[in-house]
This record gives sequence, structure tokens and C-alpha cells, in this order.
Amino acid sequence: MAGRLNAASLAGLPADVARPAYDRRRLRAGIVHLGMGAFHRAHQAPVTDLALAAGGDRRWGIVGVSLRSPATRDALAPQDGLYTLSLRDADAAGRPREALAVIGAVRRVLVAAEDPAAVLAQIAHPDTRIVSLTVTEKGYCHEPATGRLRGEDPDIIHDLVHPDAPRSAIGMLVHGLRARHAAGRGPVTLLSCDNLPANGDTLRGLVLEFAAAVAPRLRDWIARDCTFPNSMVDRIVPRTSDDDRQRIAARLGVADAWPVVGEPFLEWIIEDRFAAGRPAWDQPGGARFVADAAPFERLKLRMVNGPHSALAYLGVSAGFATVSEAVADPALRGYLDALMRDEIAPTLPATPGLAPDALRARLLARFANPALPHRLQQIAMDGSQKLPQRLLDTLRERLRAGAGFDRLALAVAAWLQYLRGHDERGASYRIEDPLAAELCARLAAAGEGAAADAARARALVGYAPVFGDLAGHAAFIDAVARHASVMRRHGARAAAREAL
Ligand code: CS2
Repeated sequence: MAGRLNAASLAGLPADVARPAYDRRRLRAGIVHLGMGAFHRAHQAPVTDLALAAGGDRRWGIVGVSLRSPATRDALAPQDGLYTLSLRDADAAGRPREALAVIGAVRRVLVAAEDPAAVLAQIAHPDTRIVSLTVTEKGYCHEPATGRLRGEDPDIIHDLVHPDAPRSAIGMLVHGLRARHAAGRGPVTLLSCDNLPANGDTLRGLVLEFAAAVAPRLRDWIARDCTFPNSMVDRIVPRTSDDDRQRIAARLGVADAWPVVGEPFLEWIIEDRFAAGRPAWDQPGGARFVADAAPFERLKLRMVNGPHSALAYLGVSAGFATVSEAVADPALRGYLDALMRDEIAPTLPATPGLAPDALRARLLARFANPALPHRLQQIAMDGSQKLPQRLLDTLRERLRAGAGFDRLALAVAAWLQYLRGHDERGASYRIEDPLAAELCARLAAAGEGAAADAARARALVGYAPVFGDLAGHAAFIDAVARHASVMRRHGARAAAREAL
């Protein structure tokens, strides 16, 4: 490919590729975003593009921050921050189709590991009004079961004594706000866009806990003047593959080193509590501002992410690679539908305008999207950080109501099997999880084989950082052990059929 996507090649792109409908040169940098992964670039950045195109308010360009890797910066710098968003699904005949749009909202990308001072200065910059985050669940350095800061986290310990070179997102935020406060600049909004329960409140708790250890006056300023709206984010965004790069370059006629690929579906619900203004993100196809995001976020975590994780663990065990392959299996699909219908949906508030049956059908259709190879292993990673809000809160609510929880227990049993590190056919894989070492050591101590099913279930559920107060729940542990035994002997699909 001869050319490269950048400001100069933009005008020559094919007519069916959408592009920024505003003058990028006049953009100020009102948003600092920590975590420049594919999700941000396929979700908040395109919605910011809609807002920029809709009005004359040029304050809302994005300065992205990668905490560690320079890869995104290296890909986007030669492209003037431009990249392609590809939205893929299938037409009525099942043929893949793809809509391309070049996104212009990202001004530039900083790499914190190379130059932390530049990030702190950007947070303190007078133009900055919003600092948003997609750093994944584990990026909050909190204990999943309680939401409290993990004081023993090496990055947190480091950041308390190295205020000029923080490594963690929390350290970066607090030391950036310290510089901002010291310079007498106004407050900002801190906007979490990760799949955590009450993500804004959770972030606020962690930031204040860390700030209190830095300086009580700083803590008080943040608590009084900065805001932390809760938000719900939803769009399926698999990791970009080299196939994606090649296909997209062929359509653009120039190379794009890092396009992002997602489904057309998008939801973003944000509490309208901003300390220093916000973009008009509420464009058609964009975000919705609400007073209370809690019902939306509960619905999303339980009904989208819960089944996603359940399918990931069962699907990997059964030897499937992608979500669409796994959900095409009648046993897994039937189980997922029953899990949603009988055990998850009853814990949720009614959604105005969307019947529970329609919600389930929509979700299964999103998972079945044949044009979007979404690897199960991507979802399976970091289970210790995901299960509490995706499956265990639902389970607690079922227990409180004296209602059945057998299918939720199968999802936990599937995680237990997953943690063996190999599937039913013996193919092994790496377990990516910040708590993998502790979890695997506990399970290894419990043994393997027929006699160990109950001990392994007890060892897993007894792990308080993930399971909290569920640790001693005998009926739950029995159910997990029973399903794990079926999975071990007859496989994930048999276990799914039995749970129907
Ligand atoms: C997925 C989510 O990777 C995962 O754990 O469950 O990223 C999921 O695709 C999104 O939350 C959908 O909005």
C-alpha cells in the first residue's frame, strides 16, 4: 500500500467512507482519556465525533493516554491521530457488510510510561475539562469483592512515593489533580467508562482514598468540586486483527496501522453531572444523559456481560474459538437463553419499551454476529475482576429471594474448569488474570480428578477477594461441584444440556 491515512490523504478517500465533518485544526483538547484501547476508539471517540460535527463547540478534542505501551501512539502519530472505525454485521442473506468512518476526535496520544510528566501536565492544563477512563476492570487496582483500593498493589505503593512518575490510573489521576489544584485551575469531571458497578462512585472512592494519603486538602477539593458521573457503556469491540487491517486498507486505498472494528449497536448512558461542561454527546446514535445510571448499568452488566462470560468459559472448554461459533451450538445457546430468562432477567427492573423476550433475542443476535470474530479468550481473561459484578451480584440477589441459581452456578463451574488451563480436548492456553497465580495455587492444592471436584469448588468459592460473603455458602458450593463434575466427565455441552 503506497499511502497512509492522515490529514493529507483524507480528501482522497472513497466517497463511501465517512470522515470528520468539522475543521479538526481548530479543536482544543477538553478531554484527556486514559486507556487508548480499541474500546474507547470504537465507543466514546466516535460519539465525540458526532458531537463535534453537530455543533460549533470546538473545545472537545481528545488527548489519549496509553499507560504503558507506545503501540497506539506509534500507529496514530503518523496518521495525525486519524483512524478508521469499521462497523460490521451481516445483511438479510447473511453476507458480511461493513461501514467505514474515519474518526477525527483524537488530537494526539501520550505514553505515560515514557513521559508521565506530560500526562500530569495535560490533566492540569487549563483546556482540560473531562478526564475519562477505559482501563479495564483490573486497571482500578481495587479488590473486586469490596471495591476498596488494594493497598498492597505494587503500582499503588509505587505511586504514593513517586508523585512525579505514577504508573497506575489512580495515581495518575490524583497526581494530575494535585498539579491542577496547585496551579489554581478549576475542577474537572472524572468519567469512568469501564464495566464496573457504579463505576463513577467506585472511581470516586478509590481516588479519594489515594488522595487522602497524598494530602487531605487535595482530597477535600476533589470531593467537593470534581464530579464522578456513573455511566453504562455497551458495544462489542473485538481486538483488531491483521485481516481487518488488510481489508480496511484495500477499501481506503491507503494504509491504516490501527483501525478498530465493532458491531453497529451502541449504547452509552451517562449521569449528567459535569463539573466544567461536556460535549453534546446526546446526538442521534450517541449517548443519553440521565439522572441515575444504576438501572441501566445493572441491566448491562448482568444481561450482556454475565452471559458473555458464561459463554466464554463454556465455549473455551468445548473447544470453540469465537462467540458466534459458541452461540451457534444448540446446547450452549439454549443454556444461555434459559440463564437469561429464568435467573438473570427476574433480578432486573423492567426496561421501558423493551420486553424481556425482545431483549434476550437482541442479545443472542448480537452474539451471533457472523461478521465479527470475537475471541472467547478475550472475554475469558481477568475473570477474577469480572465475575463479581457479572454473575455473583445476580446470584446473591437470587439467594436473598430464595430463588433458583443452578444456571448461574454452572457459569461459575465453567470458570473453575477454565482455570485448569486446558480445554476438553487437552489443548492448553495461558490464563490471563491478575490473580491467576493465587487462584491456580489454591486449585492445585485441592487436587484433580473425581475425588477433587468438591474440594476444588470449595477452594474457588472460598476465595474471599472474589467471592466475599458467598465463601461459605454450602448449597452454592455443592451446585458448582456438581456442574464441574459433569463438565469434567462429559464436557461443557453436556453440562449445558443438563442445566436446561
Ligand atoms: C466483554 C465486554 O471482554 C469482555 O469481557 O464481555 O468487553 C463486552 O463485549 C462489552 O462490555 C459489550 O459492551
